[in-house]
Amino acid sequence: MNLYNQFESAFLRAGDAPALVGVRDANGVKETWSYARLRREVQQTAGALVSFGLEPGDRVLVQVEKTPQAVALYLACLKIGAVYAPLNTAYTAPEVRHFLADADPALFVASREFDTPVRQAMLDESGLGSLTTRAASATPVTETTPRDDDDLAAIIYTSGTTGRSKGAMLSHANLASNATTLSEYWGWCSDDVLLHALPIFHVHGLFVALHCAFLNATPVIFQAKFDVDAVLDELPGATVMMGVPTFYTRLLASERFNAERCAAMRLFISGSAPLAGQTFAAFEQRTGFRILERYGMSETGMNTSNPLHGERLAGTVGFGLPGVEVRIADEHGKPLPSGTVGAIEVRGANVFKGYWRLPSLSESEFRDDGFFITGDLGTMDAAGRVAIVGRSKDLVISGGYNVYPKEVETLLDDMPGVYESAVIGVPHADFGEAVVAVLATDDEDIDGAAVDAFLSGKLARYKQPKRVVCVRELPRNVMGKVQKNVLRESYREIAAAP
Ligand code: MCA
Ligand code: AMP
Repeated sequence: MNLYNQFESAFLRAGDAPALVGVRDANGVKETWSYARLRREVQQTAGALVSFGLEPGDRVLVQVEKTPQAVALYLACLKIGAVYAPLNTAYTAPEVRHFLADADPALFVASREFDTPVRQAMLDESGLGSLTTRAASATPVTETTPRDDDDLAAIIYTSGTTGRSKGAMLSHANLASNATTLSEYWGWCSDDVLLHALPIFHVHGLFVALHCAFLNATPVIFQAKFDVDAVLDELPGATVMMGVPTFYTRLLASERFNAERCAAMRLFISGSAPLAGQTFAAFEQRTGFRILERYGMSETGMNTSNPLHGERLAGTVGFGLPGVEVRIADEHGKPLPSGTVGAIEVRGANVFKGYWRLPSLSESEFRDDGFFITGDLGTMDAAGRVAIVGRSKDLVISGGYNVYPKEVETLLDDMPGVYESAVIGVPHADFGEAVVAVLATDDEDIDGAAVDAFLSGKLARYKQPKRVVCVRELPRNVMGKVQKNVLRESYREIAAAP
């Protein structure tokens, strides 16, 4: 069983039908890749990978822009049984160095745009050159490497509480089960057209969105990034869109966004971060559509979803998906009565195989009966509808990107003049939450600009504080622990205004 086989059957049926629409060719001219072309490009890229000596199980670390070639690379990795490990394009050289050491990849693929010294040095040393050029003249790979259910398809890095990212190991069976479930649950059909403006280095854009389209070989309007006007231009030709809440608040802020533009649409899906009740209501009022909110994680793919047919309720993430068991439990994993707040735990074929090369952490995040402890807190009503009410993990979600305070604090604690730091998330009109750094310092030269300069090149921009507050000392409880809840309350208005 290899996930690519399932896609390829659909690609073969689709033939010359459009696959990736509105992509740019080498001269920047818009073109469409058909499914036949996508399949050919996958075979050529697989040929290039094999020519580099890649074996099944080898990791391919990837930091590339969102292009059709990047999609072909992902599918080619599946095809030859390599393990795809994508990285956010915003990561800086020191962050990339951590992933290189951790993933221990046989191959690192990076866009030319990211011409940082670390990549340049690697390129000089390896002498491998361009993957695209190599693919053009490679002997195509037509056979797909058989894989067992537990064989890895991807490692998705997700930030860790220790301040270092850890790799969630996802098998072919994990990805296949979630893709099939979502395709059925959301009523995917061959007439659908997906408007795709998400990045493809995270589960949302790469697996949730593309897998649904590929299982059904439906056209994907493939946009390099989210741009309100580009989305509005293409909306009349689309039937499904997936996005983080920021997509929907930005659409609502445009006067061009109205019901007429959504005439062909059947489904707007939101996830990765909480969708505000007022966004849900304003969207319905403007367009007549009730956004379908679902809930998932890198470690599990999608766990719950509001229904396709039936009531979609704001502030809830719906029901456990078919084949996914969801429970609300106490600190020992004992299920709690409906309506009680507890830890959200999940079990099912979608749940990952553990963290890459971190066996003890993997074990501690699972209960003895196989349930995975998500780190999210929620309630479940008598009918099984789940609402997320908070997180037990110290995490900020900004515009759908996760920022682990510990990672930022570790760097800020080393800033000259800073005694200690606390990083919190506060409400932000555009990103939902914004990263704010509270610094204990008596150095009057330390301000936002100084922090920006200090973090520049060390940390991806989206993780850097949008606001910096300097204090004499951080508030602590009787146990000596920094009271982040007090800080969140004190500074809750600091980033609210645009
Ligand atoms: C960009 N910037 C951000 C963010 N994005 N700052 C905080 N949070 C962000 N999310 C900063 C940049 O660093 C830059 O800062 C400035 O904003 C402009 O950058 P640009 O790239 O032009 O931003 P944008 O195009 O407006 O991006 C906003 C965005 C994007 C469209 C909301 O962040 C996005 O596509 N988010 C989706 C993330 C996603 O797919 N998440 C799924 C992962 P400066 O100007 O200072 O340099 S979670 C997941 O997969 C799980 C499984 C799930 O449930 O789905
Ligand atoms: P990631 O680590 O990037 O996979 O992010 C997963 C986390 O995003 C989850 O553990 C949740 O905290 C959060 N998340 C995803 N979907 C939703 C949602 N619909 N509402 C609230 N939080 C969400």
